[in-house]
Amino acid sequence: MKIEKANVIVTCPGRNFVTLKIYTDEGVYGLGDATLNGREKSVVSYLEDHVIPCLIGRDPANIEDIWQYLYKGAYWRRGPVTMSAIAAVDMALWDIKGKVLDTPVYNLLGGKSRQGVMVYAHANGSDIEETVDEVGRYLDKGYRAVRAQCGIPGVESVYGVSKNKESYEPAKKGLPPEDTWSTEKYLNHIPKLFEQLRDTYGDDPHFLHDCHHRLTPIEAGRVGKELEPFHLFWIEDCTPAELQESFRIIRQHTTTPLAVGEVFNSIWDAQLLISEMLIDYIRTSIVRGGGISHMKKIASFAEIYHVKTGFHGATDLSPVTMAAALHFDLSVNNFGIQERMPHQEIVSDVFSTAYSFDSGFMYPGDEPGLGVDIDEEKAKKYPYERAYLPVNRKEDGTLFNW
Ligand code: GCO
Ligand code: MG
Repeated sequence: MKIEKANVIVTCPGRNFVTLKIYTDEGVYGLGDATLNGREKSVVSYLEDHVIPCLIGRDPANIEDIWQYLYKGAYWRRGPVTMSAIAAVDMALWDIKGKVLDTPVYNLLGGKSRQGVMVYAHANGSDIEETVDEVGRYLDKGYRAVRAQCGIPGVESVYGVSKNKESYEPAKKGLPPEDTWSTEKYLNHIPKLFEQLRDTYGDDPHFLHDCHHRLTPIEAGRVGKELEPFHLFWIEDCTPAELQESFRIIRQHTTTPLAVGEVFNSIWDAQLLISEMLIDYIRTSIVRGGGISHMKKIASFAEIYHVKTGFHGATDLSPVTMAAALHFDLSVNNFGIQERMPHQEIVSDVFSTAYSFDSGFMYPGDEPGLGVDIDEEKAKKYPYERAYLPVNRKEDGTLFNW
């Protein structure tokens, strides 16, 4: 069997998605997600101009060799653009392998380690009362785990808090919107939210929170310590993680579990974090971390050090990544939790999926391969629209982390 051709589909049903479709000479095709929020076209070019010409004629069965060819063969290693492009190829090849062998991808990854994949929902509100109500709404829908983000008095627009609660979508058409941030106001407010959540819903539900890269290590230590009585499942991205050593300081000050890595793109971004056991959950998703092949290595490495997976699953990860993640989550022993931010209804006009949700768990389905398809004619109805994530400034105007 040989790779005969490949094309990149860019579509915007409510938000932009980049999808790679690889065809074999025997009529089987596979899909991979290459969406990089706010920088989509760079991955399109990487694939069309530099990767696809090298794929033609190769045997799609040799997934590892093709992965190494694209990674080592580029000479320029790592980075979100390169690794998202490699991830797309890798996902498509696992999809093809599953279809050729007539089995779901989780079977190729060692089979089921569990019956279902625990997912967490996103609840948010403009104040504590509204957020507490929103969390209740998700618990009523059967979720066992809910992430809670809440408006901060005196801060106009806060990460994770939407006007339309069902679909928080930070990327905006046009040029990047600007937010204003106050760490002081945030730190004083956020423990009150989780105190109220525990008072209202008791000890059982898992609560999570995303600090979205806003704190210094010592501030992260403070928030982690103040949240300890409310035993969170995790705090996420409490500090930007380029400086992996900085997590030593956070660890010295709190037992609140730490999750990090949605912006990472290879094992080298987390090597110290994992080997020194400075984190509890690795969030790098299949699309960011070079596909299933590289994420297998990250998960196996993490397993040795008691670190579990907790994959990113926001709306900018396409249904193809969601499917690949669910196959992966079902199969690895050190799975922790999977983020679930459901796509807008209109996305199912373009993508069809075999995965399902029931009582707080998701299931990848038993279709051969990844169990996702794309309708290219329908995709054409939704042309690409340039959109950016916000930038963030402190109250005095200093550019800050968003
Ligand atoms: C999350 C993330 C997202 C990101 C988004 C950026 O935990 O789900 O932080 O909300 O901001 O994926 O593209
Ligand atoms: Mg996050």
